[in-house]
Amino acid sequence: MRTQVAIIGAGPSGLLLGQLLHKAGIDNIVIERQTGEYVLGRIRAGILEQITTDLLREAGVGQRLDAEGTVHHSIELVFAGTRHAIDVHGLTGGSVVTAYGQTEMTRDLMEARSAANLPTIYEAANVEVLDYDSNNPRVRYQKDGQTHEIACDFIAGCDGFHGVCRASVPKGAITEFEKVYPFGWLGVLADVPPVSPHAIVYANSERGFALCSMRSLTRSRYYVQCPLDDKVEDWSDQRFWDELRLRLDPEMASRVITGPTIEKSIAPLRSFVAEPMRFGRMFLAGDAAHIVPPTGAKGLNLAASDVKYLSGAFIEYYRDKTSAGIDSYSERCLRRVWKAERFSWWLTTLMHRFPDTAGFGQKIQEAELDYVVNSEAMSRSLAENYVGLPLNFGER
Ligand code: RFL
Ligand code: PHB
Repeated sequence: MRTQVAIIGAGPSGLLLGQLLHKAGIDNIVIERQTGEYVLGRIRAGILEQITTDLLREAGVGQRLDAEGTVHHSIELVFAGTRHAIDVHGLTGGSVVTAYGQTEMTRDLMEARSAANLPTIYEAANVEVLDYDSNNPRVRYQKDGQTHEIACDFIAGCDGFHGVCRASVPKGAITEFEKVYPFGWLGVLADVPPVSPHAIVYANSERGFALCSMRSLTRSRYYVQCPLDDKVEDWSDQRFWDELRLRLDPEMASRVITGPTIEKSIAPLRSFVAEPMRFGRMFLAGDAAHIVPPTGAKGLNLAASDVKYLSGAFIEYYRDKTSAGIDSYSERCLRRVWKAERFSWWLTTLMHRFPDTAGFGQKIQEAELDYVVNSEAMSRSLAENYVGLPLNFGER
């Protein structure tokens, strides 16, 4: 088999890249370790920046997003038992974010891919990326007991944090930066109306962080900070709802509508960046190259902006016969990635209880929260990062 771009991973990065390349007439094959159902079963992100929603429209998969996504003009911060609105729309001159589940976005991309009859190999075992330092890279995998090989011009490593692409790079050729946080998030999905259909609510309380988000007007997504060694079984639905209410301000707590949960999981929080993001003819994109703690809602959006740069670079290569975009890919991505890393780390630090921060650290956090909501400059800084910095931010 031969293709122009072999894409490893059928998560949002891989599927979006495949769709954008297809629209530009560039052949691609997606190779995924899991089944399609398994990929769709992972409940993850929900908040999309305008750059991401624009890109989905460009890829031809914006119809359901436009019909069913919920546009948010503001977010709310809760601390010391009081709520403060941050008018993201007003502070950024009109930008918004949209609540639309990663699962829905992935489903739209999968459907577009099968409608266009594009090749996707699910349940590919033992995927290997070979000779990406040469002009003839190959991907080898096993399926139904047989070994297959795909020859290609380029490999796109869209295979997430635990993928094979980054892991295949010799240790000396890659630098990794990492910060692990001393707590996790317990996330819950429930078919109940959200506590607020207009805003996403981030709460700092003495019992720890809580977040109220949504997938639709009838489906809510909530999170609470929890110890890293907690197990999902430790958290009955009742315990979760009680804890969530205790972390919100009393008026909002009284508006939480409870019901049976349809998904419950615990995720660790991590900041991670691998540099560079290009190794010869192999390019990393999305979680394969970087992870942010979910507090800033940046992970999926960064994956989308990597894909924007990468699809643009491949299109320039084939159409205009220039490798300028390919050569600057890693540097352009990392510049944006580190801004989002900084923002996600900052918001995580601002909103969570840290086990070792008492006294002075606690007072500084309270002062900073007060400053963020009462200084227009700080509110604006929060807002412009939350909606996503422009793709060409800082470029001359
Ligand atoms: P994915 O989604 O991990 O997809 C990678 C795919 O590669 C496959 N794979 C392989 N395939 C072949 N061979 C191998 N050896 C392979 N190894 C792996 C995997 O099976 C998988 O299908 O990475 P991608 O596409 O880069 O997408 C990244 C996003 O999934 C991630 O950044 C977001 O979910 C992060 N995130 C959020 N991001 C946002 O922008 N806004 C949010 O509101 C938000 N909330 C969240 C989040 C992540 C969370 N968790 C659980 C990590 C909330 C949570 C709780
Ligand atoms: C979500 O809706 O899952 C969500 C919202 C905001 C975040 C993280 C996750 O910061």
